[in-house]
Amino acid sequence: MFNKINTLGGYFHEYQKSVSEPEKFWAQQADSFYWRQRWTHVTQWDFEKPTINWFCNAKLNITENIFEKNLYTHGEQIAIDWEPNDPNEASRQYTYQELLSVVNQTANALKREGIKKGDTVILYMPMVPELVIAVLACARIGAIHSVVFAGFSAQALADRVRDAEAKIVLTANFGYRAEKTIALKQIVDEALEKSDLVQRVVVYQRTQKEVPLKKDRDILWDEFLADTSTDCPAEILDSEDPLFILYTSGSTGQPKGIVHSTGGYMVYSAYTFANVFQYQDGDVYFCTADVGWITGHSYLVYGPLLNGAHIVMYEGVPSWPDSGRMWDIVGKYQVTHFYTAPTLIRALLTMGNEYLEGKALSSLKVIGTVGEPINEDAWHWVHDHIGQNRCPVVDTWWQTETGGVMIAPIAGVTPTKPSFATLPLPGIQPVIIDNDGQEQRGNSVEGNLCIRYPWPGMARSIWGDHERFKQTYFSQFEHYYFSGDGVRRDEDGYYRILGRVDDVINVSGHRLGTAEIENAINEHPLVNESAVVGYPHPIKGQGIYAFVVCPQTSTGGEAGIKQSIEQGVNKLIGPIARPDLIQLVPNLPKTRSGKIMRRILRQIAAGDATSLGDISTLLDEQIVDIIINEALVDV
Ligand code: 6R9
Repeated sequence: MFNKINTLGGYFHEYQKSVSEPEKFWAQQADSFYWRQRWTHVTQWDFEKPTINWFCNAKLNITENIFEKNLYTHGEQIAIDWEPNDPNEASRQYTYQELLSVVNQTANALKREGIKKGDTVILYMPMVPELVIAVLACARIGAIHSVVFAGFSAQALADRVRDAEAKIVLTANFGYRAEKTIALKQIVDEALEKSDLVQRVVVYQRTQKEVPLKKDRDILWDEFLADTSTDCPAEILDSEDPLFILYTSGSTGQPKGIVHSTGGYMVYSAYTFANVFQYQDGDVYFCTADVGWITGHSYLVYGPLLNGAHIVMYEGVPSWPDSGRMWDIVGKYQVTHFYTAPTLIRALLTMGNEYLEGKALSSLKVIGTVGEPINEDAWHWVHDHIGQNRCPVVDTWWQTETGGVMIAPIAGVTPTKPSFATLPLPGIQPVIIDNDGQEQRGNSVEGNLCIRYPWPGMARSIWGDHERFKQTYFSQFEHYYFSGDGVRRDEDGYYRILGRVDDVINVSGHRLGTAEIENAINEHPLVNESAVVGYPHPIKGQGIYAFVVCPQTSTGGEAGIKQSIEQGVNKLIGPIARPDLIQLVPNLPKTRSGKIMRRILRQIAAGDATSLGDISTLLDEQIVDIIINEALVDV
């Protein structure tokens, strides 16, 4: 395999090489993959346009690198251990050989439906092995998968189906979440009411319960797979052919369909997995992320499987049947690597240490976190009690757009510091830029986190809107990729991520655009307008605080209107976007030019209105006092 780093000196050496000769460095990493045709150039790029190409003109299929390349050594080894929601239900297991057979069957079934290279496929599924299988089946035939997290509402799903122009949707009758079942098929039906493009819906039967099937459109999973061969030659793709689209929230308007490439994403997800986690043969890797998010794509599916890893996939929620479930899973599968989100750690921490009693945690070697800053309390708890002072905690900073980890410790190699993502991985050149566009050199500086040089795993475009791609990431600071995060580089050169500097909030590690939530609230017939901000929340990291202008409250009074606003957000986006606090206000603080001064609302929501700074540009300064007096937090 590629260069694996195992000493701090080795890290600095690799890092230096990757900066002084990036093309040589990445060619070396890429050399260990199976290419049908080698590249003519390592990279060709231009951040002004922007165009980004890696391993130009090379041909490959990513699934051949997961399967065929490793079958001789790994064929009989376990690829997936799947743990169901209900601990009393039987678990399921796939070796690499078995996984390949069913991936091929599913790929052949998709082909039979007329799906071919370049077509988009929407996956709206619970966390069952069939979801991973469907992802890989798409990759096998060069179809572009777009996984939509199965907690999104019918409207959110409909928007994504339309934007991706998908002709086929794969789903399940129901999904399990703790004691509840979620009627996924019914949500799909609702989402497709207004769509004529989707001609086929494939329904995996997760439960015994039957659901209505629409004639000529819907087909059950078993029928879909019937009489399909376990052989399916891999479609040979160009390195730059899209592998998948994944929607994520931005600071304005509709979610963006982030497009990832085949060759570059493969090299980057595999390289970063191997190095950050220091996974070794015989280890067992458990990532709690849903495949509906980028972490599930890069570090449940592609990165680990490209490394021949043994993964544990869990269907349910972390606190069910009780708050010891994660540790039961660690014990049951002898998990060595546990990758999760700070919000999960905080939630379990508050439940108390009695849930750790009698749990077998001694197999653990490495703990990873992702999605949001990890506060020091959570870091220490997971380090001391879960990792038992033995396991390095790797705080990994990255984004949907970056495809893989960017700034993180190399487990057991980079000395860690609580709440610091530490140092950039080889190939990553972070730059800190102030609001005037000046690069902040040296240590003990802070500003906007940008990246100077492309890396293979970075996004290539926004589906159907390349101009928006340029505007969002390459226009704010000329010549650089702009992440949207603020960062501090401390006196040791260590990076600490400070959070978003734009109108994106991070709730339990899920990215949500405030504009998206406002749009949903404003759909309410009695709402004039609204402003949504994040505020510090002990478990979720950030909570959602909505200031809503709603002159008439009609029947049901304030409580009624708040409830119907919540229902509306649930319906239009999904429960993850439901406001934690809704304050009805007579008006919003606006400048004379009509701009909402979110800064003020953010400060109020954070409970700190002692120095609101200059509010002289406000049209009506009194509104600030009114909002403070009726605030739902102590100000
Ligand atoms: C992988 C993922 C990206 C945003 C990112 C940042 C925040 C992610 C973090 C972190 C502090 C970390 N974020 N990891 N903040 N420390 N280790 O989460 O992708 O859903 O696109 O979110 O999450 O604000 O910009 P995505």
